[in-house]
Amino acid sequence: MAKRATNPSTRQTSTATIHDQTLLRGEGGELHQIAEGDVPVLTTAQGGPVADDQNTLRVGPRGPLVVDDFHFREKVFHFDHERIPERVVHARGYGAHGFFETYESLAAYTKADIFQRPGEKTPTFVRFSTVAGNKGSADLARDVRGFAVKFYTRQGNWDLVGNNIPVFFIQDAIKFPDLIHAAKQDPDRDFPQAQTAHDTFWDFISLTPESMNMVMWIMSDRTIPRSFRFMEGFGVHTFRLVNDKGESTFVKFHWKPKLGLQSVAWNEAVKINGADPDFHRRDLWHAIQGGDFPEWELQVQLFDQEFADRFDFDVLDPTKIIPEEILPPKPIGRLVLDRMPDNFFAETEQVAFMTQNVPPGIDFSNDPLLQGRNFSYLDTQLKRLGSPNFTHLPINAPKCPFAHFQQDGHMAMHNPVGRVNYEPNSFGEGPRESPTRGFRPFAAEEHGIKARLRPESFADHYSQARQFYISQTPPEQRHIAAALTFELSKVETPAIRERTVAHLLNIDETLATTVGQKLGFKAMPKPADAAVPTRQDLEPSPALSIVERGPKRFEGRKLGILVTDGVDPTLLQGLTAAITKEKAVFELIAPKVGGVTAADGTWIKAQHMIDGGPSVLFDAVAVLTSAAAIDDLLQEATARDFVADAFQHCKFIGYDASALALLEKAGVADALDEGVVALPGEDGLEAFVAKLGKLRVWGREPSVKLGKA
Ligand code: HDE
Repeated sequence: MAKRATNPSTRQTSTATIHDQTLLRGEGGELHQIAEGDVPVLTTAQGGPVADDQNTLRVGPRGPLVVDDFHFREKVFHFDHERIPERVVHARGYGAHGFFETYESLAAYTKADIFQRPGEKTPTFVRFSTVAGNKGSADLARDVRGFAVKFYTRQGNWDLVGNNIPVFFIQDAIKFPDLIHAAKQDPDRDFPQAQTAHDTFWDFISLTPESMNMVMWIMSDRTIPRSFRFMEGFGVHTFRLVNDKGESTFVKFHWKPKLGLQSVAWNEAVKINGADPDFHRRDLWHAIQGGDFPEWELQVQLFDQEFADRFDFDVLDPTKIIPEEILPPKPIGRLVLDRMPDNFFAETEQVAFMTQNVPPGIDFSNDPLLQGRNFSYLDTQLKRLGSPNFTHLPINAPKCPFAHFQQDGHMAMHNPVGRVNYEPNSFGEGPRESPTRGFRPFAAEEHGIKARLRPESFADHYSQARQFYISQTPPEQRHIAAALTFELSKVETPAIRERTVAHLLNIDETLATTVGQKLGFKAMPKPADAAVPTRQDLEPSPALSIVERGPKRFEGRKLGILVTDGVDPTLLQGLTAAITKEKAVFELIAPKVGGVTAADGTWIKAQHMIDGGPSVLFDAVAVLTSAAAIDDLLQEATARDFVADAFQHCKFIGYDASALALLEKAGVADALDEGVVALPGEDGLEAFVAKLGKLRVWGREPSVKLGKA
């Protein structure tokens, strides 16, 4: 029986006045009117049965509509109101349910109930997002990713509303509207969308030196992740943990993906956006539906005031990190996503994250960005969800008991019962505050003059940007230079380009010169004025590199196998078995829709036709063909692209004897390296799959870029 709306408030069906209908009780105990067969009768939202849903009510077959067609009026009225305002930032997102499991008691640091008992599982909902693009934009935009986690704890909801990058553009929340205005579409023309490669963004950035550390991060491959499953998350700000003695420990939160970090190449991202704009959502959907539940470890950097005082930077400055080598993060639990929402709108769209949702035992620091955020998130929910009762929506409601005297307002679903709706009251009714169990803010001593201020300790804008850059492997450094060149190539105002490169000179001279040359500068600008000179003595932090934190295995990744008629079934089965054994997945791509006939006459089903399954959708590829089919395959431009792109993107390529001709046609046969592997090969198919764990042959990249392949 079809299940209707999941919201319990819509399930109430009166049994009293239904005539001439058979009644059937549904899973939730609700009664449905039953038409012929086992199908419920279509009704209006008021429950009235509908006789004709195909034709409006009109006078004569060719006459006008009449106003008493209440069914049409209600149906179109509701449709007209289906959309709610999209989020002003992070509009495009995708969410999933799961749980958080605590490893060990953190009672010494925090009284938060979620961290008291080893093995305790807390339900969670996570929403990943891009920041700048509209709700319908493509997944592989170069952008920061939101990583927002709602923990439904026994002490109310805790929202850790983070990003996949541990620093931010600005130091003070008052600049946020300017930053976002500059990043999103220009107001006069409403483009470009979902990208920062335009004048206004770089104008703002080049006038905002505090953004330079973030600029290094966003120009790195962090902003083109391969999947939500393979990216880190960060709480960004310094928070506090507070124990039952009222003692505070500073904390920074980090999410580490179990399967390691991975990003795509920029050229790949551009093509994925065309081939599959839903690449990231599809990936999460398939992983969870296939039982391969994504997992992250929650790690914390814990420190006290004494550490904060001797650390090189201000721990309240959200444009700075504490390198993991200086303060190793401590694993405290794991997050597993194991269930997709039943309904995207009800859950992912209506979920309301708010930084100010913290349980007793977790508290804020004076980070001015965090404090500004605590102000913003409540407002935005009212705007978007339209009622102060947005906490009544199942996705936002706490899963622990709750009791308060807030009442009424649009769409009130849980009003207080009884006569008494205030406290204190002498009727002995209703909830009461609890000085022992309630949230008591950390009793920080504050003093100072009231003024619009920025601390001196926030003034070094370049040292950590440099540290990030020098911590990258050579291919990653090349990608940063290429990304900056690409973005600035789209900037039309020469002065903005120059101002940006002037900042780069304070970060790394080689980087600045490379970008300046590629932009065709006749002369380099002078370095930007720096309030504090760039420190050259900060040690590289390997933890900042994606390549250094990559996977050890191909597990969780996808092999694309291009097959043709006449394919050797034993070879194909051997390869797919080795992939499955590795806990990876594969998809088959065929020249025609449907599949191919193998050499032994068996029919092999393919998931993609070659035009719909380009190699950018896969982490590695193989081409298995036959002497009879290769000539036709050579005529397919998309088949040649399949191989040429995989090669250009430094992927591993497996091929059988007849597929060599395709490598030749794709123009890569003269440059074969250790990443292009003849199958089955001397070491066998499992050895090939083991190699795939490296994901890319980065050594190939310079020759491909220079066109010498
Ligand atoms: Fe947000 N941000 N933000 N932000 N943010 C929103 O709240 C805001 C910032 C982040 O999946 C909005 O519900 C201000 C940093 C995520 O629903 C809004 C400032 C970080 C999400 C808002 C920041 C974030 C948001 C828009 C500067 C990383 C999506 C819709 C002070 C630590 C949550 C909404 C979801 C969403 C305001 C800066 C992360 C307008 C004022 C730093 C992941 O309230």
